[in-house]
Amino acid sequence: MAHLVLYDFPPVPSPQKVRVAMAEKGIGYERVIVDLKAGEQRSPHYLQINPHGYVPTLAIDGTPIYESTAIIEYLEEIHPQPHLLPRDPLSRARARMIEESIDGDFATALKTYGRNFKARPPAEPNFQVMEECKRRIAWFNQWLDGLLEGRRFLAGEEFSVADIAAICNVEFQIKRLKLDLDPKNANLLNWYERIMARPSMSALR
Ligand SMILES: N[C@@H](CCC(=O)N[C@@H](CS)C(=O)NCC(=O)O)C(=O)O
Repeated sequence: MAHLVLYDFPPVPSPQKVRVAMAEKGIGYERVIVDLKAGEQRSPHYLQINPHGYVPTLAIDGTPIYESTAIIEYLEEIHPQPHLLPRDPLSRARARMIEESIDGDFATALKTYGRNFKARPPAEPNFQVMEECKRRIAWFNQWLDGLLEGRRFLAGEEFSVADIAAICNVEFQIKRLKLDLDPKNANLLNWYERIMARPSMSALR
């Protein structure tokens, strides 16, 4: 087994995805905290590891791999059990589709809202932008609720990368941005309770 070092920052969704995937698969790793609040992601040392200056990065026997989706696909290949990408091609495509939508527009709306939510003088929050983000976040919550209609998990009957991407971002929405789930999205609320009861969710912290 390769030596794995995860460059991590505990409260943000992208490295959380990798930690949850490793917990599901029972993979051990060394952890290096890159303090985003202190700007450590822009230090010359870290930029040599990840030139984009973000987390996560997984160093595999010293070779850095970034992009949480690529990291999890690597983990799936070296440690296939339990599967986090469904076996059947259609469910697999669905899992990837959902993961990509979440990591794209949903994550962007959360990050933009978060930047304004945390703005402290002399920075000013842009309330118009925050309202637009809130609408976008509410739309994504409703979309997830619809995907869960008649399904136990987002991609179908198996827990997958789609659930991992969703829980990390939904948890960030609730805990960090203080935007609760709307009770009218009952499928999403039930899914949230079920997913949070999984032992691997201790890796969110
Ligand atoms: N597409 C990347 C996104 C990585 C990303 O945006 N990471 C954020 C934390 S969730 C980050 O490191 N931000 C650093 C910064 O904003 O300076 C992935 O999935 O790994």
